[in-house]
Amino acid sequence: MKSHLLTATAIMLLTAGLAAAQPVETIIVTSAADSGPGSLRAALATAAVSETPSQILLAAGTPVAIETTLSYEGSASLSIVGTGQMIMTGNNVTLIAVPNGADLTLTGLTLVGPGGFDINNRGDLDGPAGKGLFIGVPIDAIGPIHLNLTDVTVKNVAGHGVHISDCSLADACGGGAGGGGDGSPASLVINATNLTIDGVGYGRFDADGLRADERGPGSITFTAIGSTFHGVGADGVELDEGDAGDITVLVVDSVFSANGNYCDPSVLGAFLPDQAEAAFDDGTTAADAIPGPITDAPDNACIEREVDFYDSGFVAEYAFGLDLDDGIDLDEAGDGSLIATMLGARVAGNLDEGIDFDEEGAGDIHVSFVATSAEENTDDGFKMSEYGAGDVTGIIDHSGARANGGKGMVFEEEDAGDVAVTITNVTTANNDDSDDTGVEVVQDDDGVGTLTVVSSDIADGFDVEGVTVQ
Ligand SMILES: [Ca+2]
Ligand SMILES: [Ca+2]
Ligand SMILES: [Ca+2]
Ligand SMILES: [Ca+2]
Repeated sequence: MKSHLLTATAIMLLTAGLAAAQPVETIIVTSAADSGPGSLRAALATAAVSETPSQILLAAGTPVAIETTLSYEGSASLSIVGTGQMIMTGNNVTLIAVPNGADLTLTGLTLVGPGGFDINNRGDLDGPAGKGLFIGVPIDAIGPIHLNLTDVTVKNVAGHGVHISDCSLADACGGGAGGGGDGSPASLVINATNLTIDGVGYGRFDADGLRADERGPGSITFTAIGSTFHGVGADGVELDEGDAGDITVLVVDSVFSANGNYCDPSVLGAFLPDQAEAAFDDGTTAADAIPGPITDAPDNACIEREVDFYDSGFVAEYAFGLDLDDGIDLDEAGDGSLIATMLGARVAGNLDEGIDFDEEGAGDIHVSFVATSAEENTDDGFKMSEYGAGDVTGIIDHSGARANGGKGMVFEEEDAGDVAVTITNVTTANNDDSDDTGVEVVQDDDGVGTLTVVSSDIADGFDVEGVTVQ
């Protein structure tokens, strides 16, 4: 065994040595012009024909103002290094696109779109909504695909702030349980340090601050340190992992605030039926006797309409609602688990859940929250939902949930599997109507549920089902 280990170590060292020795082409940007000699656009074209990794350095100077997308068509890894320069556009276009799945590192850059978008001033009617940064992963990529963002800010674009897509349907990929499309065998590895995403995603429905779509084999690994996701039209962060593979997340000292208001209730409320929900006795109400789908709103995609029928075909109940979004939304489906650790995160004032984690199919949810608060979110503060075979384990320490419109902390486990949640030094208060709304733990179907409570103040009470509290 020992000799095998030594051999593996030797191979790793050899591989690392080879990688370090690989030549890197360095290109200096000396012009702030949109194009031409010395421009960033010219540098990207030079890098694209290089078979080795390229590093583009922006010399200090004026902002780069562009009319059209800066596209890197190469597949070798690329690094763009600035010292805080702006790359800006007055047009509704994607600022930087990497369509061939190259590894990308951005350092010290601020990407700024035109701004001024909202549901009455959409950015997706005459063409696609421009993004800050887009990476497309080809269907034959093997990966992993690396995206590293350090000291980067993205503001005021109509679409996603940062979008990495390993999904054949691109912008029609969808999210969560309703997502579709195929993907490559590649995994996605995203590292954000001092990333700020602010005021993006107000030009179209479901445009997130940072969005990853992962299909086919492969996992999503996401790390955010000292980063802020604020004032985004849809989710601050949305990671959709649709097939085999895991979501693994580490968030440290980061903020998710005031996200999810593209489908603005103050605008769309007027388009909902006077009676937004109703229930009926069997035999009384035909399908055509209730309000139909809304077709005249500024964006009809915002309006959800659900109808339940009796076996007889008569309507049992209907409900209309607006599709508002979360601080951080993780959706894992198919084989694989959702593993997340958040340390020192603040999740506040988001228009749906603060933290919304869903896991389906085979696999578990394992979460740890330390020194993390969820406050004044419209729905639940922390929400973990697990379906199919697999367990839920949660450890929450020195954390709190206050004044959320839904429950403070929710752990739901369905089908085969157990739930085990331990809370220590946790405070909850004023969530929902304060009637057993602080901490909810539900264990449905087969399995064992335990909730361990130590040194905690749950002023608004517990709601447990199939769970032993100790
Ligand atoms: Ca994949
Ligand atoms: Ca999966
Ligand atoms: Ca799963
Ligand atoms: Ca389960």
